[in-house]
Amino acid sequence: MTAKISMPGWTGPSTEGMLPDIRQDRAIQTRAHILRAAAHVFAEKGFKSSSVLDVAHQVGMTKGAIYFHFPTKEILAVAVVEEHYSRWPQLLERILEDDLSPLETAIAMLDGAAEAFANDIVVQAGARLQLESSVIDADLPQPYVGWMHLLTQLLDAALAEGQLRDDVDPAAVARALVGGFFGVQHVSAVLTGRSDLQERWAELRDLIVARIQA
Ligand code: LUB
Repeated sequence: MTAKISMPGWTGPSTEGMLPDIRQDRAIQTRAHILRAAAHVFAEKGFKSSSVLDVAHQVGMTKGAIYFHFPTKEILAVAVVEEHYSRWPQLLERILEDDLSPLETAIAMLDGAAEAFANDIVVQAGARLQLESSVIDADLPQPYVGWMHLLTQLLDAALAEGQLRDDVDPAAVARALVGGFFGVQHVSAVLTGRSDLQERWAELRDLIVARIQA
């Protein structure tokens, strides 16, 4: 987005329309910095024990600056969870560039999710906030269903292409993958801070793939 910025006394060639809309870009960057700081605070302390002041200290801004972008702590939590879920369409877009088979795409998506849960503080914070949704007075995005829908589509395509055994029910496998992945990442988070998540996920993944692959 660019904006017409007058340069009083400017005598060189006109830069009108060439300079970025500095104000809008700065607001977008500030919002992103606040979201990331909030993710660190929520992931570490949880929703109830966190305060907007914690976030302000984390990001080095005033509480007023935080409230300008996020009027309440609840709105901030919703934004972090929404940012968590925004990761998956971005991941799918990257994976689809590799022209994989439907089954390979499903596996690559969950492998990518395992990497994100292990290393991305926004994904980790979103997962914790979902667990705490009963104490957050706001409508968080519905968990799990997006993954079930995506995996069912991919496994339907895999079955149609002969990649899966004939007795496989794609929707049932999608539900098992989502429940299994959720459990594996939760157990890993509790026992090792997700340091062994990618190995634990690979164990479950290989068991399921061995059962369904043609
Ligand atoms: C995923 C979690 C943790 C589902 O989709 C979600 O909401 C999820 C957090 O709520 O696992 C399995 C990929």
